[in-house]
Amino acid sequence: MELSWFKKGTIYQIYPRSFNDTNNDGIGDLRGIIEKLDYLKSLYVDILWLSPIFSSPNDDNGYDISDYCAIMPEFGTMEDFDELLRETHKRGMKLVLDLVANHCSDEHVWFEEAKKSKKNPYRDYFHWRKPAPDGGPPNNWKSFFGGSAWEYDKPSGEYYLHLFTKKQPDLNWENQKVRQEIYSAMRFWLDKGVDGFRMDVIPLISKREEYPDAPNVGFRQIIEDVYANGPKVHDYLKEMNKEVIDHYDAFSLAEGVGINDKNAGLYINHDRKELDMLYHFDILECTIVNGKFEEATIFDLTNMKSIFKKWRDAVHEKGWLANALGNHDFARMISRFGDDDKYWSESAKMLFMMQATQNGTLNIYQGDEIGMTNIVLDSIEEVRDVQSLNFYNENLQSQKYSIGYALERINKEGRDNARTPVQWSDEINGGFSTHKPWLKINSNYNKINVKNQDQDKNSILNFYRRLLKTRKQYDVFVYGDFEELEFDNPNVYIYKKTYGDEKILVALNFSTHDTAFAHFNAISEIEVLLNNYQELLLNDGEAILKPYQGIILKID
Ligand code: TEU
Ligand code: CA
Repeated sequence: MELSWFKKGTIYQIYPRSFNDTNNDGIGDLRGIIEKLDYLKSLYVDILWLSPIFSSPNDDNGYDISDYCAIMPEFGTMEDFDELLRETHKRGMKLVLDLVANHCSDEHVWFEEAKKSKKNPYRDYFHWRKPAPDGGPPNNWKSFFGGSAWEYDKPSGEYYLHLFTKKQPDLNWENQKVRQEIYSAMRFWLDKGVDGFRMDVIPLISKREEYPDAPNVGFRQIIEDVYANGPKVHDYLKEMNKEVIDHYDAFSLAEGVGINDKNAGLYINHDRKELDMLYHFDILECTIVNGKFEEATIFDLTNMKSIFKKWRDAVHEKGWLANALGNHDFARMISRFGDDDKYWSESAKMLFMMQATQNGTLNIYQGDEIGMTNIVLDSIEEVRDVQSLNFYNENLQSQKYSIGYALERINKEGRDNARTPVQWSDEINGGFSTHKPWLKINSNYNKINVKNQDQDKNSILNFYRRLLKTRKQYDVFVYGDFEELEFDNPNVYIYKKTYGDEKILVALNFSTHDTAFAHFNAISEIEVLLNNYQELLLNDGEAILKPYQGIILKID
């Protein structure tokens, strides 16, 4: 297996809008990131990934780009960006930007031109189709965010495709001018010295041009079979490498929407020269049924173990994964997989022990290092996320669910949960801003904030630091081979990892009661590398783990 800086490195994802506001307009900004670089360095993270910072009307908070080579004025200026890049590099960290290449904004000049007439040279930058015989959309495709994926353009009498909101028209990658536009935007940033890209919904760029109707199956299956993995996606990715990425010391992290363990190798096997790594959706969606808001399931540890295993087997030796338990698209990881109440601190630390000992590049999302939790939004007026708003409005029309239930689902799984402002201190608005933030801050900022935790040596924050520092000293955390114990036990997750001479044993109690396990007999010498409790009860080759206790032991 090839070792490389981005494999052992830890990625920290920043959602700039919610990170830190320095000019007090209620919106995070680039200077806010610069201000916190020493903090980020103190976490022992290596790579900063910024969610989109480009010009955008913010229908989807920057994932609708109107100019790929300009900074969103709310976030600052190009000078601010240059300084951010310089200061990041000065501290020995890398900076990765978010490339949204599947679609742009309807306010991008390309689309404004394209709309002018069927003969406009930009018309073919997008996917236009004639109406169906009944005048309706060309096929039954649904947008990720509800409603038809087609929007009618009255003046030309044609529909355009938008897999996300109607303000996010899909770009036509068949057109090689489109590809060149994207490549030249990539070069613009790489020439400045950025270290790579996280690639938004990259498996969607190649369309099935015959536009088949989607079968009557769950939405996730439709994504896999109809929207993603199109006939030319691998040609495009190879071309992108050859024309752009290969010329730089840059890496690519793909959002693996629609990629499964069977076809993942086509994207990430090293010898194919397409993508360096991807994060898949199986873990991220393991409490969600088809499109997140509709139905609920509960967290099931055995299911999570088998997902980890399935993917480990799938990429073994040949490819590489990024490993995330949360990001800006999902509710907070502690609220989903841990206990954000009674065992808040213990479960936050334990979940991180699990995450940091899985193979793959560790990917942390802002705020998780202090155990930020889901928020309760009291009414629809407080909701900001377009996906949640569309769900709510569609439901108003169809009256499928009660208003109360719709809001309950939004609070449970909605994306705003992860987007509330970072809680820096117990000052007004959590020290994020002196102005009312664009999205409500979680009222628990008095208790959960960076300042408190920085001073408390037993805090979640300082545990993250200890763990990340330790992880840097051992390759086994990142590259080790797995041996699972008690796989079918729904309460504990126990595994040994081996890499050369290095061996660790990880034991995690996911239950709220004491749990004994007995795997010490064969272990001659034990050194406790990490423990989220002060004590460890060991007797006669048996350990008793407290609720949400986790231990990482170095063994012989
Ligand atoms: O997300 C793609 C994606 O699949 C999400 O829409 C996901 O399904 C959903 O948020 C959770 O179920 C990417 C970005 O990460 C997201 O923020 C954007 O809204 C989306 O693409 C469009 O660019
Ligand atoms: Ca600001």
